[in-house]
Amino acid sequence: MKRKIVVDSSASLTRLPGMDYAQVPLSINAGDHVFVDNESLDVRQMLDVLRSYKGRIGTACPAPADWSEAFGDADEVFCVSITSTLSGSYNSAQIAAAEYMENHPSRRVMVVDSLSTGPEMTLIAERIHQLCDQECPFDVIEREISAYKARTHLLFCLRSLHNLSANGRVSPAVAALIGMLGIRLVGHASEQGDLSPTVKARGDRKALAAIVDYFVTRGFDGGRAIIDHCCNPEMAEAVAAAVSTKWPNADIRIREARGLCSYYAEEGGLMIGFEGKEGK
Ligand code: X90
Repeated sequence: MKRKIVVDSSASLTRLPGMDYAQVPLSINAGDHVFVDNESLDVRQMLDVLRSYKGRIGTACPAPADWSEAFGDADEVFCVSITSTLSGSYNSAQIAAAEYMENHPSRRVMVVDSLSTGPEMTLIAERIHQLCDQECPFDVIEREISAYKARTHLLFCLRSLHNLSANGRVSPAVAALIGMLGIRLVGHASEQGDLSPTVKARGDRKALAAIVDYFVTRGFDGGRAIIDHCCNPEMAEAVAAAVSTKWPNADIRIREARGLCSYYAEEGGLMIGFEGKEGK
């Protein structure tokens, strides 16, 4: 029996070794420039082009056909999408899944709405991988993942909400929270899958303290954490150091955000996924 994990590119997960795996790209569009968020995208070069681009910049989610194509001929497919409140990716995946199962009645597709994005989606995909390695049946994986995603969290620390507000993904009132240089907005993905601002911090040191506080309130206990950054390895290292000082057993990884997340988190932005307790 063939099993496959398919996620959209907002997970910033280009490869998943040891598993039949594919990512379905979103794209970032600026006039004639179309940046397809796949493994070969040069994120730095994209950011350079976008920085000097004067026109409207938009993003696009995958179409159902992009998801179906990624399913290949797997008997069981496990999809993880970016939160359905901010993107049509989940909807496309669901349409693809329904069609795939109608065309192949013996096959099954599970579509997980992560209610989140980036590193939290990666944690979910990696958990599915583990359960597949343990040869868990499809229904068990479905149950386990719905419990797991209730205890994983996403935290962000942003220097600008310009691109999120220009694309209608946050309200102007939220965007106005960061108007000044040196202000970082620390917040989290809410239970509904929305961006929820928590603290307006003045400077990195205060933002770092707010991040560690959030690990505590969400019940982090030295589990797995993934820190994605957009051109900000220093801050990512500082978070990793603070977390590992407080929880020496924590399993922490630092990654560079891929295209979609880099565009929305913007330069200096951090996105952190971690395992904690249930409740957002
Ligand atoms: O369908 C599309 O065009 C994609 C739209 C995606 C919009 C949101 C991406 C946000 C990425 C920002 C920080 C984390 C926010 C988490 C909220 C759930 C990065």
